[in-house]
Amino acid sequence: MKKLFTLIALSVVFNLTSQAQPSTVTVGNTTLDVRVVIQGNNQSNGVDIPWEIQWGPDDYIWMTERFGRVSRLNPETGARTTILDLTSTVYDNSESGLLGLALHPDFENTPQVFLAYTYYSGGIKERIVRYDYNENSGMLENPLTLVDAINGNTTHIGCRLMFLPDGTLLATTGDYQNQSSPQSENSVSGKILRMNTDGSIPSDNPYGPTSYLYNIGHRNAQGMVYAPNGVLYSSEHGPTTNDELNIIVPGGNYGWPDVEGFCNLSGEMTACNSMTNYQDPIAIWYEGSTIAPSDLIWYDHPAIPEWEGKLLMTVLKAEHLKVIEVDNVDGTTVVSQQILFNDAHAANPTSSFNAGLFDRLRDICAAPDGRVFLATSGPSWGTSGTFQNSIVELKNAAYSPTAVAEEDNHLNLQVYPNPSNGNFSMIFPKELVGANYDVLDQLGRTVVSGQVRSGKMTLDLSGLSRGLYIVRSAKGRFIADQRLTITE
Ligand SMILES: [Ca+2]
Ligand SMILES: [Ca+2]
Ligand SMILES: [Ca+2]
Repeated sequence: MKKLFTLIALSVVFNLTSQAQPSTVTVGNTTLDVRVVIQGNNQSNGVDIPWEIQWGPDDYIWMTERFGRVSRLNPETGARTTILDLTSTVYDNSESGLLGLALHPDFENTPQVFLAYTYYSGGIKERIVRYDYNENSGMLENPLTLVDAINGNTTHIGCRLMFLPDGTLLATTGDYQNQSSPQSENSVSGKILRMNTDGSIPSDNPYGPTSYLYNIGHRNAQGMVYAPNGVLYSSEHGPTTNDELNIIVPGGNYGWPDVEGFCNLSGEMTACNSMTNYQDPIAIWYEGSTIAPSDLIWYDHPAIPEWEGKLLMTVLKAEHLKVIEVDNVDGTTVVSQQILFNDAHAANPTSSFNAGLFDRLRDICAAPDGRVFLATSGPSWGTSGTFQNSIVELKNAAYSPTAVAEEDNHLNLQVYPNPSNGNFSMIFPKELVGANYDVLDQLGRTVVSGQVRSGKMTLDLSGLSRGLYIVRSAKGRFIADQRLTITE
């Protein structure tokens, strides 16, 4: 009996500090196996806060941990090799520490690794630095500082790194709790910076050839992805409301601190009308709370069909993975959103529940075979507690590349809003432009038909009775269909 009590007490303590991870999760019709690749408590005792995970061309996960360690992680065995120890250089406190990592886009010929971290020198500063990866020693060597002495703080310091297709490097910087910096073109804080791989300034930078600025008006952006549709998406932390999803354009002004979320209040409208090239977000979370969005990827693989061609965003505070579908004409409209791995939050998304299956999700990467890896970092914010951090693999074990290839002619048709009052938009894949479309009722009868004149079309079917319909189009070997619910 005494033994039983001890067991119960132990399991209660365990549940308070960390959730047991599930062995499978369900995403639509797909079951994903969950495998813990590596797990441990903070710092030397295992895994510190994993800040960045990137899939490398060597089929290893390249990882930063916030206290200052850079590792190559074998995703199959969990074996980890430290390739750089910056723990005596890095200032690791609250949100600061070793942050972003990017591999040179042509890593096989130019094995360079780019890092961002905070350090202390008469105040907290932030640095973006390049290293050479020495394949023989397996270590990072020859540091070259690209941008130095960016004003830092323990919070609001970015610093996500990402390469553009033109080979220039972007870095997000936060406002470092100084609200006069994001709108000042003389400050590199509260910005996205663009640089060459040697730290020089690209001659075509939007604020001139002597300015690192790519755009301005940011509070603290920590997610960036350049999607195959040619759009650069970025997630951004709002204050106590209004986290944002932005489309980044060179020279854009993203409003902070004068505009939070959408430019919708009268004071904000005065501000954004006076800004050059103000850019509204394409989504916010929410007017009444924040979720703390972090890393962003574009999932581009048939292994998990529910995610194919969509943005995946890790969420810290509200502990979930957000699946974001954008339109497939210009990618500037959010068509649907889904909250995964946190049922309580999904049931009440404008409140911040922290009961996620995987605790806080900071980072994500995908392997070329479609597996997805998540970096989890405990149930609480800051560095005061000792929590289980982990890298977790999600894999569709039922996925077979040949089976899916035979179904490749079935294309994605987007219909939104859905449910709808009858006024809705349809986005057809380009293969179907010129074909006919039909709207079928539940008995399979065509109630409306027409021609797909362009990729994006709107339709007014508000005269139809409420119920379930199917929009369908086919041409040659291509077919697409989508269910539509008309509610009034
Ligand atoms: Ca990542
Ligand atoms: Ca904004
Ligand atoms: Ca607003």
